[in-house]
Amino acid sequence: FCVFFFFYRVIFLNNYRNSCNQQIIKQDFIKPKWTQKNAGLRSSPGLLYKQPRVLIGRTDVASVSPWSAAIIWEGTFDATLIDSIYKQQNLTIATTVFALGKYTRFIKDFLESAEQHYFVGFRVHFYLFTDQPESVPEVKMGENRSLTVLKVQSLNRWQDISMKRMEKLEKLIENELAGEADYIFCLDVDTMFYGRWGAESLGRLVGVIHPWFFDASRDQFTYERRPESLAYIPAGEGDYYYAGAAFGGTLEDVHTLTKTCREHLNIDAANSIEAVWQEESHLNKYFLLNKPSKLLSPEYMWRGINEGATPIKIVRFADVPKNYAEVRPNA
Ligand code: UD2
Repeated sequence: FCVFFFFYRVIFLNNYRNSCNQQIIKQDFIKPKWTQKNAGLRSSPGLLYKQPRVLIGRTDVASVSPWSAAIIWEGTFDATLIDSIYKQQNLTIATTVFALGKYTRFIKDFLESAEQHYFVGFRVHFYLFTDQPESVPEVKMGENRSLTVLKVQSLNRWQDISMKRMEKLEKLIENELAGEADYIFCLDVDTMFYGRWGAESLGRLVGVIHPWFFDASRDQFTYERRPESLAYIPAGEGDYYYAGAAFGGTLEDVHTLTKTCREHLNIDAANSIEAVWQEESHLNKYFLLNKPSKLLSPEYMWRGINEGATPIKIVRFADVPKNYAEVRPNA
């Protein structure tokens, strides 16, 4: 019996191993949809920059999350060094923005200010979704910078415009961006750039800490609190409150994010529930369960250029004032 059992085990294990090997071999042949450049963080010989010091840094803010993701603030990176590293990677940054209805009035300032401050010196491809391509203003784009205008259907509710973005982004990444871009950022249009936003923001999955909640306790966050919604976060849980107005990362990670949020928005809609802050609520739930690999401080999505707060030493990107009742299609 022992001899029989021994042979049985050998045969079983061999078959088991063979079937595993087969699976592994098959995986080798699956071509990834999006290839990620893995150039390493190469520096150039002779490059001079300020000495990094272990005992000197920002002490007024946290610059790392509890899962060891960097939180980017002014003073936590060296722009010369970081540009030099990432310029060697020959990257393309896809950047999406939506302007439907009266929000087309924000396009010009958004794009013109991006030309001055956003990934300067890098290849940037803007994708502008609008229901009125004819009213997109002429903006002079710099070398290696381009704009593609994509027509979308008008919608009557601002909530639907805001939420629908997840699906449009998912499809854009799937259908247009493979092989065309390395990273993507998805931004609100009623905004302007006022300071540098560059390669320090690049990461696999990037969230921006919301400008109104960076100092609040987690129970004050405006997470969705109804268990019926897939965006539900119970009291006592949560890391940060993230802005819906800006997020990004690699194509693969942002594709999974937008696909998941789109699916959850659809399931909520089928159950007749709309999360309190629409896709922003679902984004917050996603980031709770899928921690961002890099966090951008509220310098990267500030309340407005004239608003101050103690830890904000530079405003890089901020909301522009708007009269909600006047610009939105519904109140
Ligand atoms: C917050 C978020 C926003 C979004 C929204 C949730 C921040 C700072 N802002 O902003 O990102 O999550 O809540 O509903 O995190 N849009 C149009 N036409 C319209 C209405 C909206 O094109 O008629 C687009 C446009 O790109 C705009 C975006 O949708 O930037 C978000 O709408 P919003 O700016 O009115 O939302 P808001 O300010 O409440």
